[in-house]
Amino acid sequence: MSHKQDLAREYQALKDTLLYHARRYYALDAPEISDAEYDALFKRLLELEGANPELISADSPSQRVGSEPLSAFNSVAHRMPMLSLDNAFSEDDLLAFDKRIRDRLGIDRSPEYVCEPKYDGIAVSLIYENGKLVQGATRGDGSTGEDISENVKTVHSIPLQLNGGDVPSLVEVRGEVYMPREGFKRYNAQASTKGDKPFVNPRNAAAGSLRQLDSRITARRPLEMCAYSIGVHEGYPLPSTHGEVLQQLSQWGFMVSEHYRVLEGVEACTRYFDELAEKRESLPYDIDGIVFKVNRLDFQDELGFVARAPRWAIARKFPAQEEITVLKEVEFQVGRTGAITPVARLEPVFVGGVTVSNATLHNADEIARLGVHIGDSVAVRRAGDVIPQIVSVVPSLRPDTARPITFPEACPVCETPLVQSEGEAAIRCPAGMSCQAQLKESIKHYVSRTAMDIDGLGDKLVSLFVDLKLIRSLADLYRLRADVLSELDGLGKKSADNIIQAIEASRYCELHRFIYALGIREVGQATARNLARHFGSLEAIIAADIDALLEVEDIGPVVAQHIQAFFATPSNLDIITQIREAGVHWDDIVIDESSMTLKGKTIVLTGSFSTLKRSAAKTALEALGAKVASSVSKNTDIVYAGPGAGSKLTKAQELNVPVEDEDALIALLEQHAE
Ligand code: 5U1
Repeated sequence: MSHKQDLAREYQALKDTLLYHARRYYALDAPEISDAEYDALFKRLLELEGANPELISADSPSQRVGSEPLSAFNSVAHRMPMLSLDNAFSEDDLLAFDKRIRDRLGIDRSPEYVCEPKYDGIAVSLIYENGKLVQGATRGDGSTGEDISENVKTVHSIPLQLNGGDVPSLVEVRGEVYMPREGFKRYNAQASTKGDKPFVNPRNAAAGSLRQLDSRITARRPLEMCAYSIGVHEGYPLPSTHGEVLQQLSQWGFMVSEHYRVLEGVEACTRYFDELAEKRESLPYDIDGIVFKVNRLDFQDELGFVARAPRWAIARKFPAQEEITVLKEVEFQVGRTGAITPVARLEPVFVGGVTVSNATLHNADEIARLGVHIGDSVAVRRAGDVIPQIVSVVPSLRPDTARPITFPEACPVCETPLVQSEGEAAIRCPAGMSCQAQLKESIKHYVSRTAMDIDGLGDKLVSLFVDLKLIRSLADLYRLRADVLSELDGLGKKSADNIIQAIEASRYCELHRFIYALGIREVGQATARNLARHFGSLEAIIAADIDALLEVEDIGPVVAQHIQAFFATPSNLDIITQIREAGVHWDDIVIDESSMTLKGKTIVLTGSFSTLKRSAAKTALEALGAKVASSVSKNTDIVYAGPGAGSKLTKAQELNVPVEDEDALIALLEQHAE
């Protein structure tokens, strides 16, 4: 045998041994050799690769040490949106979730659920082509994330190559990258001796470490990943349950939670939640709740999704952590829509993993409900990423100097008298964009990443430009000039040019982003997308009356009213005209009206169908222009009911709404597809 062949053999054997022990150590947490033995083997591998670079393979453990820094992260469009999870905060919320599942599936008993700890880290998507890791991305806004391929390759519990011979031609694995508590403590101890800034909690540490442009830095951070689902896939038929998906992930070499269980019935889920809540503090990593997922994938398909979350899963959060501190002062902030929010300034307190010095008091009703005075000792709660809240007052600790909180009568920024609409808790400044605070907030929203994504225009600059009267309306953004900006203190030519360039780049955008950027009350990203998809053009949205708006998925009377009021206001239309005259444009969405043969019809689907999936039927009906509603009313044109239909069927019969079966629905779809 030649020397070359000998080397290749030794290299392969060494690599296999190292991969085996890395998996024992990182994925299975069951090492068979000492760290020193592993290091010696690794050193030999590096020697061999150094002397024979042609041997280096993509899955070599040496490929995890990071590479040259990037100048920026590229964007990655997720082929399948990365959703978030709905939250449950109590046993009742979980019971309500289970009831919704049973009602929608038309079944009497709870289905099987997979229960998994919810790791407190950063969601990632990993793409494998023919078993090889080719891309890693952050979740971003769910549709678009950042390419962090170089960084994920440094995480040892992420396989560079899937185990097993028969791997899919394409598969996306999703999970959470996190920093175990020990690693976090070690990192912070080292950071403080080196004079570096420590991280506040393991979650921030994981986020900060993954978002390093220099992957060699990421490689030195103690990160792990727990895999929890499969996204896009080709050349791989999914198994029939989520439990089997987790087993498959484990066989491919991923770490899946050792604590996951498949349980029958919601009571067992509640017991599991209580058990894990007990164990929570003793786990080697932070978890902030338990995720419950319907086990059968065909049930998941049938249940489908609401705007941004699957209907078949929920995260029950652990009770929020609370601490007592002193309320020092209350300030009143003016929001984008003019709502006045009292903000509590607190004696700083460490709660839920961070130091909290501000908390929201929501509105005047909340202040009255709490009966809180300035100077009081208050319980502050911080749950997950939710803004810290004051949950109660400790009356026995009230000092003599305590004084009541008085809500202002005029806007603290523009001094316009405040108003309160009937039935609304919020007290508002009615001055709109002529109030500097509302103008600032509207512009911050307009330029934000999820809206027009104008980079480089941070909150401080927006505030400065408004104060200097460089911006008096959204349209003025497009009148900013580099030569004027570069004269401002601390800006300089380069930053000024960058801002103008970012504004320039935003002139061509997507209709849904523009609608969202306008900041219409109650119109979030999902509603903006629905509006764009439904109407196709801004002109059509502006022209829509309340009835037309109510036809749009997920839009109810209140939101429809806000949209109509916004576009009925001449000053808003004027600003939109000015923005468009400044060159902001998008491609309208072509809606083929001739195929909308069910336009104007409201249909309800209930019970289980044997041939059609309910989600597929809903999509097909909506494509034909029908509105598929979730409840029966006198406006319902027809109900299609399968076996197991319950209250919706009864309601239809009471209201004399026509009821048909699945065969009639199939016939309808076939007839309209022609
Ligand atoms: N354990 C776990 N965490 N987590 C987060 N499972 C899980 N599933 C998620 C998310 C966002 O989403 C799925 C419903 C795919």
